[in-house]
Amino acid sequence: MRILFSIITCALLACCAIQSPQAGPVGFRLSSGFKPSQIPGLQLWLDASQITGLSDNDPVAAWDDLSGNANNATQGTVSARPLYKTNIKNGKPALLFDGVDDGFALTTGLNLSAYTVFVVWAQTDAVNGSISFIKSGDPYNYHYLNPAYVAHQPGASTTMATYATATAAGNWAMTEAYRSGTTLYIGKNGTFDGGQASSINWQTDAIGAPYTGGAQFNMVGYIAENLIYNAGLSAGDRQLVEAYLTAKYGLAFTPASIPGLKLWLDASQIVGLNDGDPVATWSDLSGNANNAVQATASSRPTYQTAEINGLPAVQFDGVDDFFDLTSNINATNFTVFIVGRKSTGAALHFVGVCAKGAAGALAPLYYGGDGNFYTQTQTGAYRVTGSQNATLQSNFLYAGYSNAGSPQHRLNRVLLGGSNTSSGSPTAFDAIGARTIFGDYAAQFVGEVLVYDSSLSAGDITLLEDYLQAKWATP
Ligand SMILES: [Ca+2]
Ligand SMILES: [Ca+2]
Repeated sequence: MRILFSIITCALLACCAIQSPQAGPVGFRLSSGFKPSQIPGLQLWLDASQITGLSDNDPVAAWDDLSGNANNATQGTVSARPLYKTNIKNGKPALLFDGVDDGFALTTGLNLSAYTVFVVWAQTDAVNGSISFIKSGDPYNYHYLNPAYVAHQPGASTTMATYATATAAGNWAMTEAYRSGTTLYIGKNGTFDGGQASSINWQTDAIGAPYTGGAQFNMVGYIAENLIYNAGLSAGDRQLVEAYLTAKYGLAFTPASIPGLKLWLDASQIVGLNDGDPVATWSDLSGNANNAVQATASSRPTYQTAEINGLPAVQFDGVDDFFDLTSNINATNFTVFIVGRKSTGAALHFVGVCAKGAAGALAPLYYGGDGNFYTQTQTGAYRVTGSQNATLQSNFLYAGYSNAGSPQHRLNRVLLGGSNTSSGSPTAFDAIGARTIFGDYAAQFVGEVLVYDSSLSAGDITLLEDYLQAKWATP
């Protein structure tokens, strides 16, 4: 018995010691002292934080491979050497590629039929393509990562495979790719797309710069770390590497990590107000300064502390409260997220982001007096999905997206069913919380609002639902 107890005690102690969690984003827990080389198959490991002997702005002649394969990245031409930059991300250095001619050749080219790739990087160019890995000397065989998409072009532009896992310029991200069987998966910050058939090897013999004469594809921005394995890693192994990179570089996800953010209202970021204070301005965090404002004192929603998961929310009184947006959001294509709750005992309506005074261009979120849940469009059609009244009276997470003119709704992460009678899309949003032309003033709480100017990919919607659900503890 004593022996058994000791064994169990040792096992528990060992378990605790191994797991020893470090601080990190939701979903990432890192064993203490983990190194990427602990996972078999590491072919290339470039880590700017392990470069020694250089000072800020020094050109980098060699970026040594830490994988054990001595597959160093080198550049003999001084003007084509990326610059070593100190204190760039989370206190760590990174290499800055100028987008003109900077890049490295690998000592030994890689040609991997199975692979997993991780890159921690930030682009500084929002328009032109930037490349992390390419096969030099061949303009049509490369791996292409830019603000709009990640692609693998295996031989001609017509066969380029693209993946909507974009990262806005200037934002840091961990981009990932792996092939399992004949399916290539592209991901970002731990979330992957649905995969796409690919029989193409991961070929690379250069970092940051393409074939001769292909300067338009040059990397414009920073690379901090790059790992390539010769196998499609298991989910568990990927998570270990993701946790290592996320903690090392402080890669916290925010809604601004996804391009096209037009409006971001977050009640938990309102400052200077006390419980019950009227809100004259709800500041937009998207960078567009599209603040939600109300000039009429009696129509101002109020700031309420500890309303949703202990965080503040903005309360609309159901009588005359609403916000105007400083600028209309013209959004034939859109994705909208709202965290909110109907007030207890309130009448039927919840009104999210809407066109307050236009009969023909209405909200992506509206709980109708007919007991249905719909998006009304400029054509007057709508998508009926059945009653959600009970769900809306508890804290909820809504996502709606234009979906090429056939709007879709998700409530608490579930795609709503029902008969779809909709077509077309709203044309513009100019208010939050009321359709004044119909006298629809909703009695409700709103915690957070996000609006994007495209119909986001399933992967990006998952990232944002993860973020909002973790923050507001919605179902
Ligand atoms: Ca240069
Ligand atoms: Ca009022």
